[in-house]
Amino acid sequence: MKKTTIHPVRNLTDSNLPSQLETASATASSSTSSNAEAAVALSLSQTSHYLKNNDNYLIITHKNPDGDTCGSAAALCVVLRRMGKSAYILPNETATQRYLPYFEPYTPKQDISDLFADQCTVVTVDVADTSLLSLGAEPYAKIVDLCIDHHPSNRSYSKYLLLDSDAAATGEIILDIIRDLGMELDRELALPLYLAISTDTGCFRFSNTTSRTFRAAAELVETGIEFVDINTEFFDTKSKARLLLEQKVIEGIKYYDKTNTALAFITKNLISETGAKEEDIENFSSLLRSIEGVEIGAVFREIGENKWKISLRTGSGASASLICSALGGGGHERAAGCTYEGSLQNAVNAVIEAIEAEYL
Ligand SMILES: [Mn+2]
Repeated sequence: MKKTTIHPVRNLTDSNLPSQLETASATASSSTSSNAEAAVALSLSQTSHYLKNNDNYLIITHKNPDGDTCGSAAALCVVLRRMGKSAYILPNETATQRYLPYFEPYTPKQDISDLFADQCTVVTVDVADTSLLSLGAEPYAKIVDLCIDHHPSNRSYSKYLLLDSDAAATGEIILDIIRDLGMELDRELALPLYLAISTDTGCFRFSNTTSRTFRAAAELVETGIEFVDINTEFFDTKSKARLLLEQKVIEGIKYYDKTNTALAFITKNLISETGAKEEDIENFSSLLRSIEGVEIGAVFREIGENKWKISLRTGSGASASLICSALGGGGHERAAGCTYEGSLQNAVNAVIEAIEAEYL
């Protein structure tokens, strides 16, 4: 199969930098937004075949990486190396201390262009859109060969795509690939996959959890991995800074009873006041959903001057994906996000209007 040249600056002009993709849906016919043609959908066995027939893999994770993108990338890298391939994960600058140990062993120690001469196969895992690629991955946005993902909102930006939106985590799809390849599952593969699947399902509690998820987990646990350590570290442990941040955020919660909505706000001030680190700021939307009667939880995080990242989590009566799509974002049915530029008051109004438009 044809490989992609790696020289990142090749063909890059201002008009095809990833940032423009955020406006792609609004200007689908304009030349600056052409996101190539749709990807060729691959089946599981076609993906296995593709992985066998190519080499020199560069695996890319998403920005603000979570357990799924990190764990899936690590497991895929191990799979490829066991197939005798050269495979590396592109370093992800936005990775927090919690996730670094899982993919750092697979990042290249030398310059990537030295590594693969001038050819490599670019694979993204758990990345729905090129605007979500890790920092430093922008040069690869237009030359992604294969995307393995489970987001229904996937923008089909790669040459080939294995999309399974029934999977609770991309980690489940990687496990399918391992089975399809007939590769033996051991702890080295099972540990990152457990990280991937447990974190994307809130430790098997979210509604995306299926019998398939439990079967996957059973298979992973059978290898003898220390899964309790992952459960404790990722689901039962919080830093003092996190606890303090929760206290402050809880004080600022606003309720909108008409739509059973609760909003919370994480400003830069709150973060510096509490000394919270990046890993202390995740999953506040599930905190809101833990409040009795709250169907929709939205967290507004200040990410720049008059710039807000909004994360939504919803119960079965509301679609997070639909609400966020109305605001130019996207995601899963019960967990989605978007960004908003403007004052906090305007951001709140926009979100409440989008919710009311759907549910009143
Ligand atoms: Mn995921």
